[in-house]
Amino acid sequence: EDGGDGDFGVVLETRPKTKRPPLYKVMLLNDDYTPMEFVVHVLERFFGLNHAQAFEIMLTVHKKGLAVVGVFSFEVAETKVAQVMDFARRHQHPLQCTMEKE
Ligand code: TYC
Repeated sequence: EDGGDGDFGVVLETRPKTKRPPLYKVMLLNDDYTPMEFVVHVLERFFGLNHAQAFEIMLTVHKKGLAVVGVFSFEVAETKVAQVMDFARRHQHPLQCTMEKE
């Protein structure tokens, strides 16, 4: 590092560090058994969507197999997944909700 020229190889910051925390996509997965109305209710209740938005996302999941329902910090995403999974389990529906780093 020190070539005798007084350069100790200190790397100077050229750019300010503005590292944002990673975001996580929360996704709903399709299945053959969970009633459509139940999925719409889940989207309204846990993701604050209005009825039209909830119905639209439910239909996307039904047709495409999955859809992103929201993007959150790790903690919030984890909580949403747990709430949906618990609610579905309590109602004995096989609905699956997962999260993935963006
Ligand atoms: N495919 C389900 C049905 O036909 C509806 C459904 C939609 C299930 C979205 C899960 O995440 C889901 N009753």
